[in-house]
Amino acid sequence: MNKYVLHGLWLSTLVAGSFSCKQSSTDKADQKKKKRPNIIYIMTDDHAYQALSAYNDKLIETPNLDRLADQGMMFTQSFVTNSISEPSRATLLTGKYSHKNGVIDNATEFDGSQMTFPKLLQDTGYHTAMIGKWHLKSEPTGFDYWKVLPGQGNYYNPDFIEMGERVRDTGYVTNIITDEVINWIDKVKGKDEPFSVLYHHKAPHRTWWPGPDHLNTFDDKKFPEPKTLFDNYKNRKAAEAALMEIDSNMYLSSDLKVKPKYVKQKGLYPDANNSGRFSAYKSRYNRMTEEQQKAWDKAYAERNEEFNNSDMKGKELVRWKYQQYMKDYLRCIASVDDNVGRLLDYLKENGLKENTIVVYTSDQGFYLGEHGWFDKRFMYEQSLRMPLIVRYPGEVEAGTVNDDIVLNLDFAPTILDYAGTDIPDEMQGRSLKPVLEGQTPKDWREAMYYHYYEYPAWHGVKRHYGIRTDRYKLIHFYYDVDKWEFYDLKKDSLELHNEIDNPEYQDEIKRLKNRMQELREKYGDSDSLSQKYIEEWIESGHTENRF
Ligand code: SGN
Ligand code: CA
Repeated sequence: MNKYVLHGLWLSTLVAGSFSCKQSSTDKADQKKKKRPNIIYIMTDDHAYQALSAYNDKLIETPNLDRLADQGMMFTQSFVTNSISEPSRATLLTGKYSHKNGVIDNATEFDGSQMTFPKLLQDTGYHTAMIGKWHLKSEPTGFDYWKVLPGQGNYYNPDFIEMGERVRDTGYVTNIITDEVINWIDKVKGKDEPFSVLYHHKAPHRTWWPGPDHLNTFDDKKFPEPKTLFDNYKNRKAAEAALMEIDSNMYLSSDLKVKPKYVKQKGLYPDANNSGRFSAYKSRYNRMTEEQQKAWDKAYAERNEEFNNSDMKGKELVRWKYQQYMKDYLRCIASVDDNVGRLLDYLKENGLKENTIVVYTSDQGFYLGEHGWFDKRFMYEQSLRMPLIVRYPGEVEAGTVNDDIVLNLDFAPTILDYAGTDIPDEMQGRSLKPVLEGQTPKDWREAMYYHYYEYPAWHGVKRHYGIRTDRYKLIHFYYDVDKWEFYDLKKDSLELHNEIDNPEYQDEIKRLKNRMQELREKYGDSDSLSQKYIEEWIESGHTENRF
């Protein structure tokens, strides 16, 4: 009996008492014959699908990510169930909605004693690792090796927690995380059992600090403005109340790297009202080595002088801020693309390309000026949708595009399915394996359920839940409002026209409300749970919005 079979038996005995399992869609006998695949799950922090050229090449070319798409399957309707970091990460690990895994917002600590897919992989002999942004507060469990950023981490010379020990590495975070992933794979690649690594970038998270290789990339580029850069939020009260506008909530100093001295002189809002932002910028800058600082200063010097000599206001200033925001955000993506390329080359050179599944996605979507915004959280398209590309040579047809509704809830069951491990019943997602094989089951979901909780908090996005089908979206904002929104995405892809009161749509709205109620029941969500979370949030002192 080989080690894998032994592990499998041991696992099924172990799990029998604690949770029951769905039959994985893979034929077990075939699995034993075939070597189990290695799994590399790459997740960036806030990578918008608008900034990946396989999806859209108006902003940036990402040749290495495009290479993955050319060799694998790219999803056009991949959605997050709660568009914010910690909840997304907890859902990845558990295959469950936030209200089931306990992490409903960025303030909650993940209970690492619960069932996760890395633990189940580890139990069947996989070598497992977690490298990069973790963000779940408790120590990672289910990994043979882990090296994670504390909290959000830093771009330059970041601290890490490596197996419980705090260390500081010199260099740029995207390069370091990739080095660590390659080093770890190099150690385990020759062993009998396959490996699985979560390769989680910090980039391109706010405050968008470019790496040394891309400080001047896009210097001369002018980016097209989104059509909704100057949205007036008509009939959308929650959108109007949000604090994530490039205009009034993006800082010239800490976000856009204008010298604090220049910003102070001009007394511009919001910087003028928040000196904490100047010190935040300073403390990031002070982490850099002298050499890094020199390169940094040089890269922004000319632009900063121009800004200082200008007298921009109103829309002109918004337009300028948007351009600077895009430059820095996309410079961060350029480093991610380079580094993913480095990893793909490594796999190829080491004979690992064929038997390794590579997944590329983000923890949620992001606004690149749409609705005048940065950040995420809303159930509107740009933050709901994530890039998702999966490559598995010989198993997933190269260069394919899939339009099925898939969720971050599905990642854990998919990975277990490919590993030939039973999928616990308590997981609420569904394996994407048949979808990846080009055979979407007839009863595949036609609608997805969403629920966002973190309010009052950063960016003032009100609590809401909703449902999205191929064509329609219905959202209910609650707590200090009671507002419904309805969009016909076919006619209104920009989501500018809330049609909730339009008589023509009342039948469809009713149908969606019923369907949503069914989904809430299926997943075990309810108004009383929402109420409980509100009480806990307010009791723990979260009563103010910030940006
Ligand atoms: C930080 C950011 C916010 C962001 C949250 C959550 N501010 O607090 O803009 O919404 O993280 O992001 S910053 O100026 O300190 O960067 S998440 O991706 O981790 O959920
Ligand atoms: Ca994020």
